[in-house]
Amino acid sequence: VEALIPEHQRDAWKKFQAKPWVSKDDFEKEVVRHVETTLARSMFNCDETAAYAAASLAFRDRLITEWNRTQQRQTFADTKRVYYLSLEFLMGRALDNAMLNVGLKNVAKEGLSELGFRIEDIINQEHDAALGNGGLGRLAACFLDSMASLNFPAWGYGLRYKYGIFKQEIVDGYQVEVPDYWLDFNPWEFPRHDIVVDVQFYGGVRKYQDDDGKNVAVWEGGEIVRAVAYDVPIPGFNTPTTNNMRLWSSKAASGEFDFQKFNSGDYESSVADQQRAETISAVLYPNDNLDRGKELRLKQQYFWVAASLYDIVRRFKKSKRAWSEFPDQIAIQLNDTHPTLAIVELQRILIDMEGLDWDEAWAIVTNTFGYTNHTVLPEALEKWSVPLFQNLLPRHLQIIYDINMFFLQSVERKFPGDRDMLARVSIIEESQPKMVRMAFLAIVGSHKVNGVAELHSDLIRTTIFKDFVKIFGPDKFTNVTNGITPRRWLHQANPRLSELIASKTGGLGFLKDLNVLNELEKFADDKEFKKEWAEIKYANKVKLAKYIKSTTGVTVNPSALFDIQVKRIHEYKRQQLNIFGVIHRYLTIKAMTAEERKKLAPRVSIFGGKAAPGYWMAKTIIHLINNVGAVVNKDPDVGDLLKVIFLEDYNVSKAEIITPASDISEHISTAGTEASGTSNMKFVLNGGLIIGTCDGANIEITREIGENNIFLFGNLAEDVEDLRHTHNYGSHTLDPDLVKVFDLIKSDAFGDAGAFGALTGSIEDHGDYYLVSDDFHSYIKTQALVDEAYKNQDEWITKTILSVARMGFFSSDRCINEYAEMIWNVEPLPVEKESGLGKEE
Ligand code: 7GP
Repeated sequence: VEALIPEHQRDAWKKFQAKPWVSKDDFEKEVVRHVETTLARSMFNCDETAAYAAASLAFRDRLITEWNRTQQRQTFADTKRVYYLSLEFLMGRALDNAMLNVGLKNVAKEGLSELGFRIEDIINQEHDAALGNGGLGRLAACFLDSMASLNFPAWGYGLRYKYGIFKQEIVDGYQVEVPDYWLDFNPWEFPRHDIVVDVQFYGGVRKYQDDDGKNVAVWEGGEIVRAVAYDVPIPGFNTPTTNNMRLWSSKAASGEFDFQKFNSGDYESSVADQQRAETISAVLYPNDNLDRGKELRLKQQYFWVAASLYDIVRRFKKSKRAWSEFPDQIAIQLNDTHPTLAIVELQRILIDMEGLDWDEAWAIVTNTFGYTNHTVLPEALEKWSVPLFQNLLPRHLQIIYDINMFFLQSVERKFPGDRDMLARVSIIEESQPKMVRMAFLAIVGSHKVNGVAELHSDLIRTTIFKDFVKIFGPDKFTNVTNGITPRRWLHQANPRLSELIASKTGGLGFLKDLNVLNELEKFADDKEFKKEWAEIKYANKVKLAKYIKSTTGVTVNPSALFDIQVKRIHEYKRQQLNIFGVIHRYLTIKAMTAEERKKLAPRVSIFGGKAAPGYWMAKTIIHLINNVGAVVNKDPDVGDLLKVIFLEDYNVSKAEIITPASDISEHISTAGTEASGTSNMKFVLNGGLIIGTCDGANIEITREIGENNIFLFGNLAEDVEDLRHTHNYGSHTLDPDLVKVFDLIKSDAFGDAGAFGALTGSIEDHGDYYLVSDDFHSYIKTQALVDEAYKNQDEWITKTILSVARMGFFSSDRCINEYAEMIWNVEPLPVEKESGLGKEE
C-alpha cells in the first residue's frame, strides 16, 4: 500500500500510534477528557446526556483504532470481500453493544459509577439508529454483527437518512407519526468529507461509432448530486475485527447555494438546488412489505448504488488486477431488489467507462451478485414505470433492454416457440405503462437467488419464480434460513439468562457457537436450575410490567401469562386475528360465573408495532386494539383476568425489554405469507413459547425444538389458494364465534362501530383474503391449550429450557457461514489477538 508519510518519519508514527485503552482508570480518564475538552463541560455541569456522549466517544475511539487495524489487515491480505447492499439497517443502540462486544462493559460500569453515574441510565440516553422498517432492516443489522464476529472482510453499504422510521404516538387510540430526527448528536459515525462521489441523474444518451467501428454510448447532461461517505464502525464479539458500515449522505455537487441568486435577493430559490439534493437522503420510506413506485425512491436507490459501486470499483482498481478477477475479489449481496440497479450500474461501468465487451462484462456482473428475496407478497414486488426510468436513468434503461434482449434470446433457444413463456419472464412487463420487473432483473443478473426460510424458498421456486427455475436450472435457487445475533438478542437483552447459561456451559462460548446451548438439555429437569430459570423470567416480566405502568398507566400482574405480538402491523401478519381472539376471551369471561373465573389463567395481551402511514387498514387495527384495551382494562368483571396493552413506538431498544418477558408470543401470519420472521427466534431464545401458523421459520423452529414445545394451528400454505377460491366463488360462512365477536364490535362496545366497518367488512364481505375466519376456531382452541399448559408451570418451564437448548441453529452466525460458503465463496480472515480486547466473562 502507498503511504503518504516517508520511510524516515514512520518511526515517530509507530511510537505514538493510538493504543486502545483497557483499564477502568484509562476509561475514566478518557471520559473526563471528552467531557472537559470535546464537550467543553466539567463535573459541575455533566448531566447524563453529557456522560453518555463522553462514554460513547471513549468507546468510539477504541473502535476506530481497531477499525483502522482491521482495514489495514484486510487491505494487506488482499482476499475476497463481501459487500452487503441494504437500503435498511435497523441498528438500534450502539453503546451497550460496543461495550459487550469488546468485553468492557463491567469496566465501564465501574468507571461510570466512580464518576457518579449508573450505567443503565447512561445506556438509556441513546437514540436508536432506526434506519429500517422491520425484519429486513434488522436482519441486515444482525448480519453485520455476525460478519464482524466471524472475521469476514465485509462492509455494509446504505443510506444515511436524516430521518429514520417515524416515531409512533398513540393519540385517542390512533397512530400519529412524528419525524425521527436522530442526528443532533450521533457519536458513532465518522464523516469522510474526502470520500465523495458525484452521481448523475436525468440527461440523455448520445450514441456513435468510434474510429475502430465500436459502438459508444455517452450519458450526458442532467444533474449531479454529491454523495458523502459516513462510516460507522461495526465491532465483532470477542475479536479485534471491526468492520465498516458506509452510509451515503446527499448534498449539492457545488456544495454551496447559488450566491448569484442570493445576492440578487432571490433567497428562496438560491437554496432550492441544495435542498433538492439533500432531499435524496432525507427520509426512509416507511413501508414494510409494500412498494409505492415513487420517483424519489428510485432516486435514492440509484444514488446509493452508484456511490457504493464507484467506491467498490475504485478499491478494486487500486489492486491493478485484471477485470476478470473482479468476482474472485468481490461478492455483492443484494438485500431484496432495492439495490438491483447495481447490476445495471456495474455493467454500465464495465462497458461504457472501462471499454469491456458486453459478454465479458456480463460474466463478471453475474458472477459478482447474489440476490436475496424477502417476500412473495405481490404488492411488495418492485416494479418501476418505464417512462419514469427513461427520464431519470436513460442509459440504464437502454442497458436493461439489452440485458432483457439477450436473456429472452437465450430463453427462446431453450424453449423455442413458447411465446407465453417469453411474456411471463420478460424483465419488461407489457402493461400500460410498461414496467421494469426488478425481481426478474435481479435473478437474471445474479449467480444465486435465495429465500429466507425453507418454506419460503420452496414457494419462490414453485410460484413467483418457477419459470426461472426451468430456465436456469434448480441450482441457481437456494435457501438460507434467517438467523439472529445471540449477542444482542440474548447476552445484551437478557443479561441474567446469559449469565445463568454461561455458568452451566463453561463461559460465554455459547455466544460464538450457539449449538453449545444443547448442554442445557441436561438441566431441563433440574429443580434448582428450573427455579433460577423461572426467577429470571419473572424478573424480566416485572421489568416489562414497570415499563407498561410508566408508559400506559395500566397495572399488570407479572404472574399473569404474558402474550405478546410485536411486529409491523399488517393484514398478513394478522394482528386482527389476535384482537378478535382477545374479544372472544372477553366475551367468555363476561359469561362466566365467579367460580369459573377463578379457574382461568390471567392473561396480559401485549401488542406493539407501527403501521405504514398510508395503510388505512393497519391503522384501523391499531385503533381497535386500543379501544378494546380501554374497555377491557377498566371492566370490574374482568379484573386481572385480562389486560390489553398497546405499546407505543415499538423499536429495537424496546424489543430488548419486551422479548425476554414473554410467556407466549404470536407469529400467526396466513400460511405462506411470512417469508421467515425473526422475532419468533428471538422470543424462543429468551425462554418464551410461541403460538404460530405453519409459516416461515416457525416450521423449522418446530423441527428443531420439537412439536411438543410449540402451539401450531391453522390452515396450511398448500390449502390457501383453494380456500380463497371458495370464498370468492363458493359459499362463505363465517365462524360462529367470530360472528359473536363482530356482533359485539357492531354494538358499539368499543366505540363507534363505523370506525371498524372496513375491517370486519374485509372478512365478511370481501373474500377474507387472509383467512381470518377459516383459522379462527383453530386459533381459539389452541389458545385454550396454551391456558391449560401454562397452569402446569413445572412442565412449562421444562418446555422453555428444552426449546432454548435447541435453538442453536438460528444464530445469524450459522446463516452467514452458509452465505459465505454457498453464495459468496469467501473465507474469514484470521486475527491474532494482539489487540487490547477486554476479557470479560
Ligand atoms: C421481511 C419478511 O416479511 C420477514 O418474514 C423476514 O423475516 C424478513 O424480511 C427478513 O428476511 N420482509 C420485509 O421486511 C420486506 O419489507 C419486502 O420485504 C422488501
